[in-house]
Formats: sequence, structure tokens, C-alpha cells
Amino acid sequence: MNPLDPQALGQRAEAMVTDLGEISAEPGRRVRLFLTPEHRRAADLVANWMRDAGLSVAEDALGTVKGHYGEGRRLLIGSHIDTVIDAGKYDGPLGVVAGVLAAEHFAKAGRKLPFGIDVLAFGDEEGSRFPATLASSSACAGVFDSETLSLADARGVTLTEALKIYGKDAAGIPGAAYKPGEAAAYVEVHIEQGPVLEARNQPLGIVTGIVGQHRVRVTVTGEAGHAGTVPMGLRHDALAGAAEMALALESIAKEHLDDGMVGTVGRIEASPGAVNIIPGRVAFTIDLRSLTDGLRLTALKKFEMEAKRIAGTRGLFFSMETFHEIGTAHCAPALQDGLVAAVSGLGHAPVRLPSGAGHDAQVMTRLCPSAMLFVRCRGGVSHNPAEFASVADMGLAIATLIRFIETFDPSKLA
Ligand code: HGY
Ligand code: MN
Ligand code: MN
Repeated sequence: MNPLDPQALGQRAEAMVTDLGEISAEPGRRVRLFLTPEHRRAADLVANWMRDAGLSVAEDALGTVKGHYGEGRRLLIGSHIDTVIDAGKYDGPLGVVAGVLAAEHFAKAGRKLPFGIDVLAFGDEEGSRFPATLASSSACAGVFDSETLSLADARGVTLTEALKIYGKDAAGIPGAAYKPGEAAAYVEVHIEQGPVLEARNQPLGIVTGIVGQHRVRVTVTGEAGHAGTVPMGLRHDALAGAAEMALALESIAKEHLDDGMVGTVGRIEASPGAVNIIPGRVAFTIDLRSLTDGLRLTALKKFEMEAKRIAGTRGLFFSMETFHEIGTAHCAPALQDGLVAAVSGLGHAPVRLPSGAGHDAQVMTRLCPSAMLFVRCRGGVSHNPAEFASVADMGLAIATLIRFIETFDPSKLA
């Protein structure tokens, strides 16, 4: 086996993640959305990394950049290069950089493996531009929902139109899918985005499963009115009602802490939005997650009933619409064991843990056995510019990925 230098790998990863992190639509914060000029610049940077690493590069109809090494069934290694609004620089890019550096290790040595490696840079995991998420990995997994094409962003630009502007043709999306059997496995390196590894004082974790989630849009309609003249008892205040519903969501989620249930109202808009007008209409989002799909569905039903009761007592109208749902995905035990062996081989105690965050791996499990390697991040902070992973931990993760590849045997997977 070629010698590995985790520290050098970590330093290179930090430099690459930092370069990619400079690409943003806004000067003061990191915003890189699907099919935007920033996505184009990021994809071009990643494609150059892949070519320099000795990979051949292609791009599919949804803009996923694919770096190809070797022949035979594919070991897919990837993550996303889009971001949330005001993002950190590691969430997504670390997984792409890890794939490039791991593939380079074999390409530069001219190592012939009993399988090929495809490094994938997905353009839409966060769902920050269109009201859907995981579009690019869904296309690679052959499960892209064509209804997504008619979804529009905040400016009313549909995904179809955005693809055309980006120079892609939606007709090519089916061709983005790997053929059955072509992909032997998918592995994703990602920051943990939580506090567990830091609390356990361990650099790396092996993901057992990725929680299922619902994303729901709620609309509450009441009656706008003069903030000074309408007595409290005669109001139909949409915002006060929405606030009570948000608290109901919180208490429902707290009933299932043992299942890792979390409920979040991440965005709320009140109209007409003037200081002296009682809000007549409120729209807010719900993000509900839990390890057990059945519990999540029951909790959502319970929320809906509670929200209807609240609306009834306040003389409000209530409606809700699910715009994204994905079930809990279980990581392949054989791949988990391969990662555990690689982490242990590098002298670290492997921690197995679930992922409360969604990932491309969640949809790639529908294509092939999939697994994730988590990297400790400071304070568990993520979706925040303060996000941080150390050079040492990133280097260990890439060394682990290389060791995993050296022992990976597609024939051992069902
Ligand atoms: O929302 C998530 O869990 C992921 O970061 N997109
Ligand atoms: Mn994220
Ligand atoms: Mn991510």
C-alpha cells in the first residue's frame, strides 16, 4: 500500500474547500444555489480538480460533475456543492474534495482496482433554490420526479427554464441515471453537523441510518385589521394562531425525543406585514424528522389535528401541503463494517451514529448499498459560517476513505 500522509491530505482538503468556499452569489455571506452562475463556477473548479487528479470528467443533464477513474462496476463517492443561505464551507464540499483526493491516490499511482471510481459533485442537495431537494442525486439514482421540473424559485423561474439557462436539456435527465448493477456502492464523507463526535472525543463516525423527513408549507388565513381599533376578543390574528401552531409542533416533537424526533419552523412570512396591521395571512414551513417513519407520519397527523383545533378556536382558516418527503435510509452494514475496519486500522475508535441531517446518501440507497463517514465538526455547528472541521480530522477521513477503497470488494455486497 502506498504511504499515506493524513496531515498533507488534510491541508490540501482545507485549501480546496476554502477555494470553493470563496464562490458565492453575495459578498458578505456564502450563497451558492443550484443552476446559478455560482454553481457553474463551482462545477468548473471541481472539474479542474478532477482532471488534475487524473480523472476523466463529464457533466450530466442536471449539472452533476462526474469524475471517472478505472473500469468496471462503479464505486461512487460524492456529495453536494450547493449551499444553504449564509452557509459554512464544509457542508457538502468536504465530501467532493475527499472523493477527488482519494481517487487521485490511485490514479497517480496508476493502480488498477477491481472496480472503477466515480466522484460525484451534486448541484442540489439543500433545496435552497427550488421547493424540492436532492434533485441531482435523485437523477443519478434513477428516481428523479419529473414534477420537480415545473417547480419555480422565488423569482418564478421554473427548474426547466433554469436548466435551459444553464445550458442543459431536461430531456437528458433519464440519461443521468446509473444502470441497474452499474453502481456497486455509494460512499459519502460529510461533517457530522452535530455534537456527538466532539462529545465522544472521536474524529470520525460511521453512519447507521439517515432520518426520514417531511417538509411542509402551512398557510393560516385570518382577518387583517387596524392594530389600534380591533379589540383583542374580536380579532382573527393569523400570526398569533401560527405562533400557537408552532408551539404545538414543538411539544409534539418533544413527545418522541427517544426516536430523535425534531420539529422546526424555519421560515415564517406574515402579511401585509405592517407594524399597525393585524396579520391577515401567514405562511410558514415545517421540517419534521424522526428515525422511525411511522412515528413521523403519526406526529404530522397529530400536528394537523391540533392546528385545525387552534384555527377553529380563533376563527382562522388553515391548510398544509407537503413539498418534500423522504423515508429513513439505512446504511449498508457491509459498508459500515468496511469503514469501521478502516477507521480502526488508522488507530481510532469508530463511533456508529445516526444522521439527523439529510444527505445525498439518503437517496443513493435507492440505487445501491450506501454508507457515510462523518467528520467531527466544532461545536456541532453547521448551516452557519462558523462551521469548522480540522485539518487533522479531514486528513484522517480521507486516509480512511483510501484504506476503505483498498479493501472494498463489490462481490461481498448483496
Ligand atoms: O436539511 C438537511 O438536513 C440537509 O442539510 N440538507
Ligand atoms: Mn446542509
Ligand atoms: Mn450536506
